[in-house]
Amino acid sequence: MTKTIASEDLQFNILRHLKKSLGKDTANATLYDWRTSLSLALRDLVVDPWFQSTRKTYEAAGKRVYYLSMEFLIGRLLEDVAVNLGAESASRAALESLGLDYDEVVHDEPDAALGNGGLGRLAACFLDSLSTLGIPAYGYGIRYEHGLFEQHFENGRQIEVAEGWLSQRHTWEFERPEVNYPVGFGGHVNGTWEPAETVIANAYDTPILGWKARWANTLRLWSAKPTVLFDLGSFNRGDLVGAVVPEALARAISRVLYPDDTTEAGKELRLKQEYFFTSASLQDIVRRFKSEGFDIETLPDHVAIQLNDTHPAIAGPELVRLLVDENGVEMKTAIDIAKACLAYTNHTLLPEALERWDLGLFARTLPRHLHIIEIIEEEHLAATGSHVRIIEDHSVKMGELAFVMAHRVNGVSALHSELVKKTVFHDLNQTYPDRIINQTNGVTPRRWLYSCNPPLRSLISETIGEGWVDDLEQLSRLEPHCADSGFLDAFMAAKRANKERLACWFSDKTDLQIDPSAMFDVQIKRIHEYKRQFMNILETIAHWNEIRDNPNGEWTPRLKIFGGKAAPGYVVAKEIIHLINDVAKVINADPVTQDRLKVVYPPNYNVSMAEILIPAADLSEQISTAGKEASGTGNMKFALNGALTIGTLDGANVEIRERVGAENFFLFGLTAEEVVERRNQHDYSRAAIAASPRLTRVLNQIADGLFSPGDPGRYHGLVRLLHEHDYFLVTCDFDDYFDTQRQVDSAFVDHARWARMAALNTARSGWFSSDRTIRGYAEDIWNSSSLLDRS
Ligand code: D6G
Repeated sequence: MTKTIASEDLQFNILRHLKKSLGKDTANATLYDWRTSLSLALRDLVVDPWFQSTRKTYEAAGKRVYYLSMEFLIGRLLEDVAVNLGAESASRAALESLGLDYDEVVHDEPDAALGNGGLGRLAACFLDSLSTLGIPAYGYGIRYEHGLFEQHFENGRQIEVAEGWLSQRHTWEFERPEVNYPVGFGGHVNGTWEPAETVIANAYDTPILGWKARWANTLRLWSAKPTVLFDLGSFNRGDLVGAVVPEALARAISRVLYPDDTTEAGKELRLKQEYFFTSASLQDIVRRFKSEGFDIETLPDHVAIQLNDTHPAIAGPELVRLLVDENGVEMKTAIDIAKACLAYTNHTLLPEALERWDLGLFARTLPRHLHIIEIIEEEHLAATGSHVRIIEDHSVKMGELAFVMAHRVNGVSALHSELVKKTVFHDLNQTYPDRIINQTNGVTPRRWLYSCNPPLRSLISETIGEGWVDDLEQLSRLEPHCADSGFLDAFMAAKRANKERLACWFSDKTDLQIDPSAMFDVQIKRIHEYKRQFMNILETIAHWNEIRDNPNGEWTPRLKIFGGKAAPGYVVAKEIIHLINDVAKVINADPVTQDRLKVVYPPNYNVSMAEILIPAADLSEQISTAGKEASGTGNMKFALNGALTIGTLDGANVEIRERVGAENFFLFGLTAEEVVERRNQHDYSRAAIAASPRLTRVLNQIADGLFSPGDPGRYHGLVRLLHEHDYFLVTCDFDDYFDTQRQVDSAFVDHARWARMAALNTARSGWFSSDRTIRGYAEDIWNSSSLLDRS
């Protein structure tokens, strides 16, 4: 249990760190210095629970979970730590007595943006839940020097700028210079593998503290270093640039996060990144296991390795290599041991996102692994009679490799897991019928309700106590209160406070005046055609047209909020961003619609921005083409914070709707099956456009340059795309979406009804805690348990 933390002690330690760790006097301390001093003072309090957890884990000699992920989208950590330590009010008071504002200090922390979107944020939520549940676990990933790019807008266009989260000291990590492993590439196999090139993976550990500091696990990130720091010979010959080349080449491996989570980068460096962190992690896992003196064949009793998507799928052959080449295990046994340790999570059905490596590149980079994969494939084909190959069409298919080498494969929502069985892994599912299971994603309530939404947190705790924070299903105890107008008023007052906070945030950043009583309608996520921000902005234009046609009508005021980045090479997504910004310019300047409709798109959407937008949202846009969004987790965060969803039957929307109730969810659009059928119809998009005068008008306006007067042809390509290749069925769902938005308008002005629907969304979202998800993985996949002593 946590001890009460006195603000005086904390203040003493903040000042001590300011002086002794940073060498600064109070007179010249900057915001950065204060934030770092507070972080160090709190970090001191994390170390004991961290050590205790490590000791207990060794004593128990049980199973550890290893979560391998290319991405951990952590965001800020200071507030997490303060909250989990129960040191929030002590920190506030300590800073206040030093003349500082807690919120300002906390918000000074740069986001650790080591991820692109949902997949990376899920990994961060899982770490939080693993620690809260007291399951011994490690996250393993890459310590990218540059996380996800910073997004700027220049005349409405996305510009990418390198991000530099490590330009300031990252207070939360401990460098472990003594923990390093060689990782080889290339070369040839002469009985044993002789790599042509070797880099060093060096560990950095960040403690991940659970709720009430009852447990702390470790996030271990690898940084690439050269084996020889500096080529003195070249330097002495006067080749100053040549002297630093080995270092630059090695460091390149952990320099940049690939800025895309759905398309395969196809670059040698990406393959090297994947192998680099997977190999270092597995070497570390085997080293730790052996330090405990167990027999190597008992590895699966002590080690559960989860592969977050196919990025670490090389773990299969790499573990086999470590067992065979370095520990003398026989090949067949090694394959069986590896399978019993490994499990794989599939995150997408998009064919372009299922990784495949060119066979030539693969053979050049990882020759020993290619040989092992051939043996794995042979064994799989011979043992099962399956015709599904891992190596095919001159490429190595990482999805098939991950599947064959995993004892469990899971999808991330009920619908997605069914589609995984029917589509991408149809044949493998026939061969291994019990392998695919479902684990619907979840989100951590510590960050996504308790921390980011103080007004609602207080109301909930006053109403049902604080037990919900690590037992989110207790939110159902709010249900009886949803019939009480006093509670509903308080619920909407909390929402209003969050909307006012957001309106202030906007007024600091833009010259827009925001009316907090307008409906805040939010779509925040990566920009992608399947997520259909395009449909949202088309509907916005159509709505604007209707207000202008009937300016004296009763229109529900709306603020349309967009946020998200496009992959730098994804041309269509970038055009969609440009269009949204162009439309915003025209609509926001229109005196006729002034009080009824505005569009904002703050640049550089990230975790911290989500934390201010989500609590303030009235409406959550989850409008992907059915069958395309594997789960979504933003959808859960919104519902939990009392926003109503307008959405399709896609991903976890299906389960959200089931739980919050169909009457508290605005459903529209084709189902996944109807989507497939519609695509088979001849010229379906032209037919849909022709049948919709509203959509035709909008598309004509765009094509005529209404939103790009200086450059009328700017969006011809986008408009043509909808006519000719509307693969994501924007045109087919448009009218239904528009009509459903009007139902949202009427619901919103019925304040009592809306309040009840919103509160019921919160009360019924408890199941979407990542604690529930992690319990599911622990039971169904890892066979691991909690070591938490709750007494
Ligand atoms: C983490 C936590 C720390 C522990 C260290 C080494 O940094 O308490 O001492 O890991 O643990 P092993 O990697 O040897 O298990």
